[in-house]
Amino acid sequence: MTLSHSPTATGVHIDLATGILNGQLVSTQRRTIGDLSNVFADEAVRAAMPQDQLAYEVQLYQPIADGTAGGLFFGNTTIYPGTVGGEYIMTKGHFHALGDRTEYYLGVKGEGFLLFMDRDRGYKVEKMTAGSLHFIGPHLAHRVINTGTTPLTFLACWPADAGHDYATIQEQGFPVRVFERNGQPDIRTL
Ligand code: M6P
Ligand code: ZN
Repeated sequence: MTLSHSPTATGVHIDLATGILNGQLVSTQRRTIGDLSNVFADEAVRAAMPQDQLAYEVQLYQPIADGTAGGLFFGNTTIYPGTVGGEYIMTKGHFHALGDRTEYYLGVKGEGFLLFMDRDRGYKVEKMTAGSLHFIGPHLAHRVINTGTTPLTFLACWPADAGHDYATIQEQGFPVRVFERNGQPDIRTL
């Protein structure tokens, strides 16, 4: 590595008010309603919605190759408000492919729930608000649900070799779902 002897600007910047990342190594992923088949309880309602409606966006800062042991990635996620068949819009959720890898989530804007599930389908829910810091321990699936009326943005930091296991969630789902009832979140066990 060529070390600079005088201070240089970092290659990446976060707007702390919005969580938006800027930098050359930052990429963006968009998840539309059309990308979220079999995520919500009412698949027929989801399939009848505009398939190009944005559900959530992820910005990724990957300063090191995907899969590097000891490396770290950083990113944000913004989940747009709304419901699908009465169920709040949420991330797909995942276990890590290397199951013991952990992660931090940090709430920036909006409000929601962080849902955890262990391998025995035990679960817990943490409230996510601006400034709430969440440690996601080993072997825990994680999903974020926007229970508010504004976009929910959170930051995340995770190991570059963690990977995403979506298949287990696609097959088995989470043990609870969160619906809007009289404007309030209602956690329903399945
Ligand atoms: C966070 C991180 C990312 C993840 C994203 C969206 O930013 O955990 O690794 O991709 O949330 O979550 P999901 O992959 O479950 O859709
Ligand atoms: Zn993760």
